[in-house]
Amino acid sequence: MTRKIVVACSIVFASLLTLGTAAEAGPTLDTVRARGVVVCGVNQGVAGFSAPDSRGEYRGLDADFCRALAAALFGDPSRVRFAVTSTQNRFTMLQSGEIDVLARNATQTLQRDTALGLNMAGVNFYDGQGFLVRRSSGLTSARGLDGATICTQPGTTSELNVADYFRANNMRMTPVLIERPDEFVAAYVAGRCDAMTQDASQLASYRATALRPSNDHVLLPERISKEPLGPMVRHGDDQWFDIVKWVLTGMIEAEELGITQANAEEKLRDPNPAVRRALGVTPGFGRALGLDERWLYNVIRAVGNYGESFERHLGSDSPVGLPRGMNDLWTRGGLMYALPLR
Ligand SMILES: N[C@@H](CCC(=O)N[C@@H](CS)C(=O)NCC(=O)O)C(=O)O
Repeated sequence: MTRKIVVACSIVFASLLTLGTAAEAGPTLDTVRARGVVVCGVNQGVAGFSAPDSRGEYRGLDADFCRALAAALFGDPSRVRFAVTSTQNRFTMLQSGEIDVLARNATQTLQRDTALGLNMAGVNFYDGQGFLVRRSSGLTSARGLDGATICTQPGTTSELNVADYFRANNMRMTPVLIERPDEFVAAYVAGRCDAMTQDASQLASYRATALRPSNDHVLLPERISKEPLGPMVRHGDDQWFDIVKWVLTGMIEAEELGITQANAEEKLRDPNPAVRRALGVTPGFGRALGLDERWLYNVIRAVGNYGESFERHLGSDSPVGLPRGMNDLWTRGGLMYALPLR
């Protein structure tokens, strides 16, 4: 019996030791390293997620994620090339290898996972689809949209959900499908549709930045779908998938542990074992991913933890002005829950 326990313990110990061995470099990591930059597919312009600022630099939650990935890979957040993607070409660009990762308010679904061969690395924004209407319409509920003309973008989950919603509620609608985002907003402004439908965060973003005066437009209360948005990679490279997944969960873990852009340096001396693992003071975790031990420290120094990135681009003091809501930490009633970094 004692011998059996000793053997079992040796197996556990041996498997713990393998934590010290490097991850086998996958093809994507090799390519990215040889190129010297990570190519990140982003949205051409949804404020708060990814949109160019006055100097043409992409800013937003998704753009931050791209910089975080560059910081984890190279210790330098500037080693990223932003590649603009549309609703229609985003997945083919990922499949063909034109981009290494897609961070573009993309919803994770079964079809995208299976038929499109994409892996979802986690959720960086929990969303739901809504409707935006002119205040002058007097509408207070989506149930009042029977017979309406609705603007939506092709190739999105929004196009599919809105058809489901009207069918399920025995209502009629005429869809107006417009691919380009500027034309999509312009069509609504010009009165070509009674409502536009999209992920509610994107409607809030358009309302805050493109529609003037913004108070003339109302986001109706219904959320007709679940839209878990997050970064995606193509199937077939588990190591790359792991890196993208752990950069995202690492940013959430840092928020859970109270590690911020401002205090990360000082936290290197924190005795808390979880903080020491996260910041690479206890070695093995960076190596397991095929990265430098300071991978997450570099991420936090570059863009901050998840909550900092959220507040900067989408939070109540930002132009988009969203509450944390479902995107708050699980400890405060939200859905953001870091996987155990150990
Ligand atoms: N989350 C949805 C919608 C994502 C989406 O592409 N939304 C549109 C509406 S805001 C968009 O980003 N448009 C900007 C563009 O096409 O460049 C999906 O993954 O299908």
